[in-house]
Amino acid sequence: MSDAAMSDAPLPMTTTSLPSTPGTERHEVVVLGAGVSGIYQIKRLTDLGIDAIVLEADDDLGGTWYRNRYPGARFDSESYTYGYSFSRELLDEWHWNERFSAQPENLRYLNYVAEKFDLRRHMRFNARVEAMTWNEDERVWRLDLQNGDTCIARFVITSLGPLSMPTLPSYEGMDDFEGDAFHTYWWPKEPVPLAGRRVGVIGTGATGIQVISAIADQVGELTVFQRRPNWSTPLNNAPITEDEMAAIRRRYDEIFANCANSPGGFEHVPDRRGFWSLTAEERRAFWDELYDQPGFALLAANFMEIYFDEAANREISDYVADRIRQRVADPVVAEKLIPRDHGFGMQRLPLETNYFEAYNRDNVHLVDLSETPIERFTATGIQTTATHHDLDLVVYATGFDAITGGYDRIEIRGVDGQALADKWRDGPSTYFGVLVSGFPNMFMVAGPQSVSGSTNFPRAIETGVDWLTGLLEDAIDRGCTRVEARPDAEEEWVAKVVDAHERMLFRRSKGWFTGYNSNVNGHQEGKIRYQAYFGGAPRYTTMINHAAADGYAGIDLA
Ligand code: NA7
Repeated sequence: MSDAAMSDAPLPMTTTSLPSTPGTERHEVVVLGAGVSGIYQIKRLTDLGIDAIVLEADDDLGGTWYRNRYPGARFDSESYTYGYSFSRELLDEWHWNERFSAQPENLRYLNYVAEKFDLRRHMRFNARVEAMTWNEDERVWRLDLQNGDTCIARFVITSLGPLSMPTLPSYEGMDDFEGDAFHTYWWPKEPVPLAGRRVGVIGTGATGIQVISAIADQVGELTVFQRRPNWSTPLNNAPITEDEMAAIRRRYDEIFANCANSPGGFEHVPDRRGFWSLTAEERRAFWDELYDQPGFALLAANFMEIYFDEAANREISDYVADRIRQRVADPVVAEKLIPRDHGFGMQRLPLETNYFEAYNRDNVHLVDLSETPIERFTATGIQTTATHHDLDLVVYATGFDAITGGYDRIEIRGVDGQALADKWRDGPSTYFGVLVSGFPNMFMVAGPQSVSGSTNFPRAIETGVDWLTGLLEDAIDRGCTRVEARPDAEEEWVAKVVDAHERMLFRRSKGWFTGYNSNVNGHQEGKIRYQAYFGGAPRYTTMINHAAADGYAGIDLA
């Protein structure tokens, strides 16, 4: 439970009043983004009486849950571990209808929170920031918006979202295709007709797996274009009854404490018996139990050795491969769905509901792009090296320029005009994923190299928001107008991020955790971008809290 939960009453605080003029708004703090992070951040700031607004590029709030409207979009985290913990009243009022709630309900929830705490009045929509420039003389950021407006802020808090920059492939002739085509992130608000249509889905990450499972029985023909298969295990979703929700409410303190104490920020905790202390039969029996449990159980409640020990990882991978073989009727298709280039848990694990069974349907066809690559798009479909696939709709489930993409699209210039994109060309470099040396007064929520990218997002978001709000309060209290991470502290943090990453087997895998994206220049294979901290949530929280108790060690407050 966050500190803010202890009192919903506003705490008055005097902040520098920055006068606004037409076309130029001035605020003590500007928050970028009105998603899960931005909503909580503005709640904390306004509770403290700090003059702050949120600028949101989109035309409404919700971030991820506003945009990802594709069929099947839902939490992979247990709903009641995903919701905010900061208000007891909110926890008592909200009923989650499903163990893993779907996008429409998630967006309703975020709107409910914003209405309940009257947060919309602090938000400006259709306010895309294109450039952000540090003014050393005045110690303020100048933000230039797409609509020509300007905003001046002492502090900027970026809550841009780690998965807010969708990326498309660049196949020849994509523009020639005359059917409908869109990225899952841009799935239209209006209902998309599916019945009887020939649909192609490109991509089999967490998104592709959700959308394929959801539409397989709704479309005429479904052709899945798979470049590399992913491991995937059952979500085991279920409705939550009134009685179950009442029991969850009684347990909320315990639930959030459990999440805070687990590496992944979930209630699932690693099994500490030791992989090799059990027999192979005992391990298989244990995995049979986990496979039937909800959410990330098989990943997060497993033995820690699967992340570090090649032999242990091979054994669990063989187990999950057998499960795939049991579920897919055609053995040739089953083998194509089993990853060969990375072990189980070495990339972000997609969770599924009848995904593998979808391939047992007559109307679902798997195209293995490693055997028959796409040559080009045509007006009527996709031509591979083997054949032409006639399509009415192409769905790009091709992922995101993850974690740093939201930053790269804003021209951020810090001290001496240095561009953040230049500083981060080979990968991000931060202090705790919150501050960046050379970019004073810019605080990041769920930033690169924080623990957010590797854990249950909202749990880490609350930790991050609470911590940086404490730092901000401290700075304002002390009359500080400049807050910057020290270069040596940043270097030390990056070394910790690299070290935690290099210990894990997934250092060799290609996925967005390691900054791989074949569709983004400079993010291709062979160059790891250390984008997230993988030392686990409890260790991260301990470290940032120690730094705070130590007078915000590593940070210059001027
Ligand atoms: P992911 O996990 O990055 O998956 C993207 C998928 O798209 C993946 O299967 C890629 O294959 C495939 N892809 C990407 N580019 C191409 C091209 N050019 N041709 C063919 N296939 C391609 O993104 P998701 O949206 O599924 O998930 C992102 C996160 O959102 C997820 O982890 C959750 O946290 C929510 P590849 O594996 O690169 O060969």
